[in-house]
Amino acid sequence: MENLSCRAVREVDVLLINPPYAQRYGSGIVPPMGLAYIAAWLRQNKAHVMITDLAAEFQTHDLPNTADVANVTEKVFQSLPNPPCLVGIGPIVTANLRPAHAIVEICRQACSAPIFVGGPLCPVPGFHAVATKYLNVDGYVCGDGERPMGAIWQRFAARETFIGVDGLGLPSSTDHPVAFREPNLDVLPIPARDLLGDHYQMSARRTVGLTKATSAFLSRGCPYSCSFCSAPISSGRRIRRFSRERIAREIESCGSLGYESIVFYDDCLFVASRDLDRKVEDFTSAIAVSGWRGSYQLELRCDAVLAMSEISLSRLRESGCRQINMGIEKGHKAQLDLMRKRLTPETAAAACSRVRSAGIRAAGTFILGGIDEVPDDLHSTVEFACELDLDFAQFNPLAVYPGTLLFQQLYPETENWLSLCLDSALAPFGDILWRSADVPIEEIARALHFAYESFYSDSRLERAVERSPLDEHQMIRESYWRLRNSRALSWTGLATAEVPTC
Ligand code: B12
Ligand code: SF4
Repeated sequence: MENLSCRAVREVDVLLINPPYAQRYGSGIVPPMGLAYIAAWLRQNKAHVMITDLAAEFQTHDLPNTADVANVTEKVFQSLPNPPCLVGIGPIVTANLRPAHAIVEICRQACSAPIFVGGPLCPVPGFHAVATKYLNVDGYVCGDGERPMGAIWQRFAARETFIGVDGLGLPSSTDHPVAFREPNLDVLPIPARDLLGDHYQMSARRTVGLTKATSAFLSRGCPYSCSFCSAPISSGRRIRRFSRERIAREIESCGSLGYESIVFYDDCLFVASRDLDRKVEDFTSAIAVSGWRGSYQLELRCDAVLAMSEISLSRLRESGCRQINMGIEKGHKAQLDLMRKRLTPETAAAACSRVRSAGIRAAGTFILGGIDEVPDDLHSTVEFACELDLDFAQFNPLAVYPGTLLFQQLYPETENWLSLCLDSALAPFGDILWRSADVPIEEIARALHFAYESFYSDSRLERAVERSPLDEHQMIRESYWRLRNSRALSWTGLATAEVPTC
């Protein structure tokens, strides 16, 4: 259990567990920040909290084996100084439903603590049945988990009922709760990064060499409605942000814990809006005030990159921004429109060039497959990616998440989405993967191989190295090697139809 990232503790009131899932080769290990946020809130309420990261323990590209998950969970309980009073499991996503089920079973055998789950899948209509009939938990939290989990802990300590906790769904009520969104994010304490291990390295395209890295979020929510994405269901449709002062405190605390590199994973840290440049200025001045002098990466929509002034882009560069990750998805406007991405290939191409000419690495994500696509479309998406001025690219099959418009389009009237997620042919790694009569899943797996091999060429590597500072050369070479040689292997099971069983 080398990577469990649980710090030795003398007493545990609340045990928080991050369930494992099928990870992509070379995707690194990203800390469960949602649990670190919840832990910090619970500690304010005087609870002794422990975080156990089973995802870090199971770095497998297959669906984690249920028996192994059960064994490791048993060992976790054996290593605890005392049985916990309360167990929290999450973030629950389609990819970790089976492992979460196995973890709950062991928790039930090992202790009598009430078990609650939370995470992106919980607000999706139909989750009540999943929570009560499949996972067999005592409740599920929809939306932000800090305040509800704090209330659950307080009610537990006072031996009160859990009825009426914001965002909480209970087996006794069939009403699907309204997701709880913390209105003022500044009330959230700095996440308990000290409860996480030191081994987190983030993903290959985000690898930052041997520097100590963490992830961070300075906002929650996304106002866009891309048909395939469940982020707005998970974190809300309105963007809520930390104030400049709170951003400075968060970054300062990363500095004091020795983190030299941060990945800001916010869905919409900056959007194309009238006050975009002011927001960038707030952010970069907060970094300056924090005294932290590391480097960072952030996620941005292509239209936000284009809407930004030159001054804003250079502010980002000067404050340590080394890489901007953009969701580009496709090279055809019609396909982008169908996905409601609100993006054109021209905007994507211009955004890549702009990021590069600002001296920042450009990275893009692409989706292979989609409604009305034929095999040639997979290849034209890869060709488009290869033509762009990008340093890194990530290619994924199209996953169909319950609660999204895409899910409704493909499975209208399907309320029992759990059975689809547990169908090992349809969801070989836990996520339901799109395919059609014209584009079988094996074709998509072949296209993924082709994509990584074509994109990560020697000539692109030399260009990326040439325009990067010397101290980043080794990291770029290693990332290219890993992405070209192993990333696509994550999908080998699809190509050979050797889908993992559980
Ligand atoms: C950063 C990120 C990642 C990172 C880090 C994930 C991690 N270890 O936390 C990486 C790159 C590793 C990753 C991997 C994956 N991701 Co991801 N990821 C995100 C992203 C952009 C932000 C998540 C986040 O950290 N938010 C900030 C923190 C503070 O919020 P949070 O984790 O959601 O936690 C809060 C609540 O959910 C809740 N909560 C969470 N856990 C618990 C537990 C309890 C007990 C309680 C009460 C509450 C609770 O309270 C927390 C605090 O408010 C979201 C999009 C989004 N906006 O949600 C997609 C998203 C969650 N990912 C998604 C997917 C599919 C995946 C992968 C399966 C991809 C893959 N095939 O490999 C894996 C699964 C990993 C996992 N176990 O989460 C989907 C999930 C869709 C679904 N319905 O299944 C999302 C919604 C994006 C999308 N494509 O639509 N992801
Ligand atoms: S893909 Fe990005 S912009 Fe689109 S809904 Fe998801 S988070 Fe928002």
